[in-house]
Amino acid sequence: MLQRRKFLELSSIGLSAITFSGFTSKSGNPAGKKPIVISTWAEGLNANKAAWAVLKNGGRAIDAVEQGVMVTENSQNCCVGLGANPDRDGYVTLDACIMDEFSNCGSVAFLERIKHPISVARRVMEKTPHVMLVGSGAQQFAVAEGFPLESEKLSPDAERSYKKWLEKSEYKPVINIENSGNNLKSQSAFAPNKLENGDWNHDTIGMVALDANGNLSGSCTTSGMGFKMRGRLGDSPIIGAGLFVDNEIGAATATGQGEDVIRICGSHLVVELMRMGNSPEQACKKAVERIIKIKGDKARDIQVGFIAINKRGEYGGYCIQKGFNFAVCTADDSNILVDGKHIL
Ligand code: SD4
Repeated sequence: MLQRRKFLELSSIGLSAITFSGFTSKSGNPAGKKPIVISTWAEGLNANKAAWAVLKNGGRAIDAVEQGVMVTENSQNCCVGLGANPDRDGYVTLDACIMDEFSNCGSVAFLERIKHPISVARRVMEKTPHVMLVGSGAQQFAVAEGFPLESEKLSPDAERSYKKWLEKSEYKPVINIENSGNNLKSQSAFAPNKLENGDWNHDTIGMVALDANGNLSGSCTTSGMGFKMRGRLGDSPIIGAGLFVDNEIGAATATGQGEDVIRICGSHLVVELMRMGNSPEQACKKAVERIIKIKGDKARDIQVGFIAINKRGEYGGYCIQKGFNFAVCTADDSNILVDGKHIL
């Protein structure tokens, strides 16, 4: 009831109460719109454009979220796809998952030498009786499906970063703590937020969309943690952790320290919190609070961010600490970057 009242109040104040710097209404609960696509980090701006091209023509959310993140997988330098930082043995390994409005889902993990893991994940969803394929089996399936096997060679930026990392070979993985006022120095010592060639640099993109027919879908794709142990998987290919969609309620995706997202089944938790009546922003905040409660003082050493949309097209995002942002697109001329609210 409270939620309904809030929603009606919001609808009646309309756009005048929206601040375009943060694009959030005064109550922190943006008014709903359809279609809508949101995605993690600044590279989401480009990804959203491709997703929007599908959505604005009445296309399905599942096509939008696949085509959207393919843009980021294509980016050449130290980002999400094959141009990304390798594991500590020097190999780029990719993880991705996708989920549609019927709760169909597909996932690949520890996949090497394939440019578009998200599309392989979709084939797993559509063409096999399974949800997840990993490693050489996932690669074998991709090749059988006609995906070309790409070179093992690192991108120039990744090669530079890897050589730098090898100088100390210290195993201290830290994900996405940027511009933080807290203790930790950013991983961006060798992975700046924006690269010289204009590409944005994060290891992951998560995207969720609501199409004109009111259907939800989501995608998440990553190279995981730079210089990770060989075989390490984070949350991104795990349905319920890095991504979750329930077409009756909403969709959520995560970025940041995957181990801590897995611990709370993060994206599933966000959707369940929305089911209980929380707005997307409140749901993301509560999930972040749960991680902070578990981690205690150690929460200062990590970053996790969640973004979510609900069935009405309202959206929100929250993170542990400063530095996380996400891109929101609701029209050709409305594709904006929103700073995630943070707790610490
Ligand atoms: C992982 N969650 O592998 C991913 C990393 C990430 O931006 O989000 N990086 O744990």
